Amino acid sequence: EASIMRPKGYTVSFHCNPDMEKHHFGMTHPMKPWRLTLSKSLIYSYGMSFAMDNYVSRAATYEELADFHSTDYLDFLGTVLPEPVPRDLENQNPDLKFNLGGSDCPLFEGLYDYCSMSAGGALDAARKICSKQSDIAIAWGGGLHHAKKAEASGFCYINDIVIAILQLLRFHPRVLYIDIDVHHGDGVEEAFFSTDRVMTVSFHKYDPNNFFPGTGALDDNGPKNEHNSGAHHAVNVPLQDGITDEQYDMLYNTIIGRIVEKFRPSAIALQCGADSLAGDRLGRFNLQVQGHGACVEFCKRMNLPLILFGGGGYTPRNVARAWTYETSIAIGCQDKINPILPQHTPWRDQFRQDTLFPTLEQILGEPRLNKNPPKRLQEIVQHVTEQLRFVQA
Ligand code: ZLV
Ligand code: CA
Ligand code: ZN
Repeated sequence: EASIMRPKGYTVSFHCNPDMEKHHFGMTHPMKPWRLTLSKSLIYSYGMSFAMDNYVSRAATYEELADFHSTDYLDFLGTVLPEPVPRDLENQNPDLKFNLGGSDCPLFEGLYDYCSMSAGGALDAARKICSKQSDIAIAWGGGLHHAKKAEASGFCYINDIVIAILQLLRFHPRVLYIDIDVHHGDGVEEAFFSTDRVMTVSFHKYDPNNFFPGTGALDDNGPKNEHNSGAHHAVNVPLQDGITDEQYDMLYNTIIGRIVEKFRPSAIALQCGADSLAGDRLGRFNLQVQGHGACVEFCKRMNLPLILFGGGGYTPRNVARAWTYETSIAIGCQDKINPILPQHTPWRDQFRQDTLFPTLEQILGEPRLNKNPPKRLQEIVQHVTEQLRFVQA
């Protein structure tokens, strides 16, 4: 399909590094970097590369990583070696340095390279936005929102999002960060806790005792001290299992609409974690590719410089569907592409696990029981609306 045209009047850039995708967290680990290869293969099969500026991103330098991370942590990350015998799930070592080497954040061959390439893509995307060479920059290899200044967490070692937003802040007065991964975006929220120049918004499954990372309650909104400029600048949308496209769309449009009106960001950073899709191996929601993509469409309509990051996503063929659909939204060709997957996709057998004639948007997976009563969603909207009274542009 060579009929995909460059969008008129704006530029989309695509940032990736094929060397990143070769890394392995280990056989049983749910994070599979090859899902990036699968996504790219589908994006290219649709001919979308002809409608974007494509860049092979460089690895971020030590200095660039040190914009956010502590040098103690980076030095350790740069020298640790994979364990000769990987620890099994039952036998976790209790005293891990910087939370490295457990079963969530294992040490593997080339770990430092993998991390610096993920951050390099995100940083390249941010630079293209700052120089106005791109209006929408895509970095599906980024979005690792749990990493802390001096600690790995939840499959994330380097917080590429924080590093990219720090770059945006050199040119943009206010940045809106939105996180639609099924997990709470705790690392990004924490990094910008004390500033009113970044507003963070995370939609996530919330169950403090049974779902990672356990933070992100409705009334966790930043520093409690009113004199701290970060007060009220963290928005949390805690949800339960089985939320549908319609419910999510209502919450997202209402909440993001009001935030853009009040906070007046000059750029948006959107983490598109695909583990909020139905049928995800770790997720709990019922979102379809359309519902997930509607979040990208809404941001695009705001007509602000936009970075799209990847993130979670543990059913690789569905990750590829969502990120391909969202790339098409960025380009503006979503109504022109064939819903039947291209015949010549090298990985077509992956998608044939679903049906003989797999489509882009149809994902398989047992629908989960919806545990989000409409009344609770209204309470959430109400709380955020009241919170925004304290926010000034
Ligand atoms: O998608 O993990 O629940 C961005 C992202 O947001 C935990 N971790 C922690 C707390 C106690 N542990 C359990 C340790 C489990 C170790 C291995 C798994 C292995 C197989 C299957 C599932 C998991 C797993 N781990 C499921 N949930 C976890 C979370 C971390 C979730 C990170 C989400 C990352 C990329
Ligand atoms: Ca989230
Ligand atoms: Zn996640």
